[in-house]
Amino acid sequence: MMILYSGITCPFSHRCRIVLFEKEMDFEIKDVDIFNKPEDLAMMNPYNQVPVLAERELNLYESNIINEYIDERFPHPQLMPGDPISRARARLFLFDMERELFCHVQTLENLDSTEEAKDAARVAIRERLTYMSALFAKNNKYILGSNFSMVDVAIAPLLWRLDHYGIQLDNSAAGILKYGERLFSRPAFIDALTPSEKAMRR
Ligand SMILES: N[C@@H](CCC(=O)N[C@@H](CS)C(=O)NCC(=O)O)C(=O)O
Repeated sequence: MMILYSGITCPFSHRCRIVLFEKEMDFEIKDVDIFNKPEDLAMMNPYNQVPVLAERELNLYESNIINEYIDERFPHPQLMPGDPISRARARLFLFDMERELFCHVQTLENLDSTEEAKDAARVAIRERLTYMSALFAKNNKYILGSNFSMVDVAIAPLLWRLDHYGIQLDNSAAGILKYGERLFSRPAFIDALTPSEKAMRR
């Protein structure tokens, strides 16, 4: 059985939990306190971070890599697009998301970040999400179009944490906020939330 070592408030672990619940297969989630990490975490992930997925002799880290593995191992429902062109586009979205959004999420998550660095991260996230709102102008239900995909999984934990991170979006970002509500109403999204994550939004 797959075991996910997951941080209870970690946005990257949250991505992997969403995929596990979308797939409706057997798995175990081990909650990790990132301030008191188990000794074996560093043996499974040289960066000593969560999430880590362990399955028999395989230890995987990096949320998007873990998620692609789960998607290939359990193909239904398929979360990476089936054809090579759409799949390549999805990977570009995932890459851009790490560079343009989640590097700033890291700043907000890092206890050592200064208040100036956190404020700059909030501004960068707000601007990028406002820019991305245009994607929903054409009635796109999800980022790649009408189908829920891995790209939606990757951004969902950030949209869920906007209030928690102190990021306010205005009306020009209404499209992405409505899209967020669509993601949050998915049963797998709700099931994947930890009690601490539930408390982040009221
Ligand atoms: N790029 C990694 C980021 C993982 C990450 O930053 N995890 C944080 C928790 S949100 C962590 O384990 N921090 C503990 C540490 O770095 O010591 C991924 O996508 O999985």
